[in-house]
Amino acid sequence: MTRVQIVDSHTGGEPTRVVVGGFPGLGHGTMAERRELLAREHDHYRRATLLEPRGSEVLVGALLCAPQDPAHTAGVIFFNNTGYLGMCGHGTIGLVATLAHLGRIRPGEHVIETPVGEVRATLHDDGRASVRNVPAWRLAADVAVTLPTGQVVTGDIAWGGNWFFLCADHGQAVRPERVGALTDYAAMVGEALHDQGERGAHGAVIDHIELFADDDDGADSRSFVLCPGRQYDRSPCGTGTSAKLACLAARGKLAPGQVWRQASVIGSVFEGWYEAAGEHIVPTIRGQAFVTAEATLLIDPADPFGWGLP
Ligand code: PYC
Repeated sequence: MTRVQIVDSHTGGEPTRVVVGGFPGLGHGTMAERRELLAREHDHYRRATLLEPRGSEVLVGALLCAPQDPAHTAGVIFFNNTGYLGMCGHGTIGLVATLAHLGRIRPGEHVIETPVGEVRATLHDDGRASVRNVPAWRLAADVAVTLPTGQVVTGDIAWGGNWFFLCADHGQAVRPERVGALTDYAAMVGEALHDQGERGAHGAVIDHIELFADDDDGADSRSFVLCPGRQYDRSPCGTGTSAKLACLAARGKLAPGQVWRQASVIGSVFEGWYEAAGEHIVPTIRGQAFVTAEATLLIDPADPFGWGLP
């Protein structure tokens, strides 16, 4: 029997399943190297942990790793229903809540290694967590995309730990009862963007689409974020909010240190602000996660669907 120990949490409604034990050893390389090894040789562990019959498409996984630098608190590799992520803001907040729940960390600052760089997560006394993310920047402004319907939308391309297309002139109502329609629409934008040849730096696929609305009563903005794998982020998306801050900074619409309140499509809120860093910004995102389960997953060698459905 293969056993995988997990702790589940949600951050603003978006689930994180932290794997605290049971995955194969990945050596002592960087998190990027270990992510590559996990994807190449052990991807069945990702599928068995997240997908049916014991998970769901919406789960985001976070493999807790020993850090390369012993002075750091942890390393982490994020993954989802279709593959692997760079950074994950809501997932880092979930990881912090999990480590606090397990008694492994106390309030204060903790350096966490991710495949795209180090982040500094602060656990506050009230249970919230702030994540000082990897540097974010806007790569391109006002990129026009022609949809198969003939509609032309414009948006910015930005990095916030993953690649994002940020669009506000879509004409869609960003409401929770419309998540099905918004999923189809954002997927269409993503495909059109890709077909048009738009990419992030070094040819990276822009695999997160953000649709913004500025009519939120309790926040500066509300967003619908479509992640790779056609799942929408129930949280405001930490890396997406980081990309948003980079775009606001590039337009001179948000000053360093000024707090931006970003709501998700279901109404959960992250606060974000940034420090200027030349052409880039260094964003910080604050939110709260709640632990929802501790469990051991069992993968029975006799179970034909033990490692997942075909
Ligand atoms: O919070 O950065 C985030 C995130 C990425 C994908 C899902 N959530």
